[in-house]
Amino acid sequence: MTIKKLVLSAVAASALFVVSASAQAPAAWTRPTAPFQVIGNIYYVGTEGLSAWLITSSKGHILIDGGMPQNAAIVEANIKSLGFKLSDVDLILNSHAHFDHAGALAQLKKDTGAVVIASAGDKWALENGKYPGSEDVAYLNFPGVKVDKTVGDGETLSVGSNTLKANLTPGHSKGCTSWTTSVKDGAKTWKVIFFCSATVAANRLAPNPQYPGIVADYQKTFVKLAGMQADVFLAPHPDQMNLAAKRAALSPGKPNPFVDPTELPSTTAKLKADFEAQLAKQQAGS
Ligand code: 4NZ
Ligand code: ZN
Repeated sequence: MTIKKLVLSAVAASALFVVSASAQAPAAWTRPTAPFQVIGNIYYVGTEGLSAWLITSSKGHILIDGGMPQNAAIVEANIKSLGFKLSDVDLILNSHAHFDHAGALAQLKKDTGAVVIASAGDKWALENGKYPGSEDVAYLNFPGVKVDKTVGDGETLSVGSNTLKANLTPGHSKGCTSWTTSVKDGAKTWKVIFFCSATVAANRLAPNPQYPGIVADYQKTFVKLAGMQADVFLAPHPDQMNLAAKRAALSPGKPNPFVDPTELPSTTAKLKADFEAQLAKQQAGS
């Protein structure tokens, strides 16, 4: 498959991508946007079109995702402009090992000195900077980043007062990890999910699956996500969570627009239906 064809099939696979007929990432993916406080100690430090999340504490911070390789400098400038130090980022996590979310991690690791922890399922892709099953597609490659330690399903990691739990939700990538935590917002405490993603995107489901077991993984993931509950749904693509509208609606003294317990179940239902349609299509050979 050519790069152009792959990108176009990714576009067709998801209404999220607004891409011209070239092998270019959408311009918004690498376009800077001002960082901001989302809720409590969770900050948005990504670009306009690709999320990066900073969870802060007085004893060190956690960064989830970095975006495209060229986004590292933007994410770093965002962290600094919020008044935080790069050297206080102690832990780097990843939603999944794709170029558009893990591409900047090698540079971010170097510049922060943070430890990188990931699921075993994504370790190979992260360290080799490759999209399993499409290793030869240059567009999907990214600078590899050393994984210092792996975590399994249900394991927790703590930095200062923050604890995150790894919930393995494979399918979109082999080691796709949805991180959960809680956040204090004034007198309230909310459950938060940093959703990995579960779109089909450029993944082959049949007859030549992207990785063995991919279909069963997606199916188990949809069951698992349907059994989870979150008040705050944070996604790797801002468009998957209406970030811009919520950001515009943020107002001191008003309920935080990022609190919406209906979002995880409604997104899961949509993604499951989309997966089933695309599986049928791929199995029919169209
Ligand atoms: S993703 C491509 N990480 O699902 C593949 O948003 C996967 C994604 C985006 C784009 N692609 O092949 O161009
Ligand atoms: Zn992806």
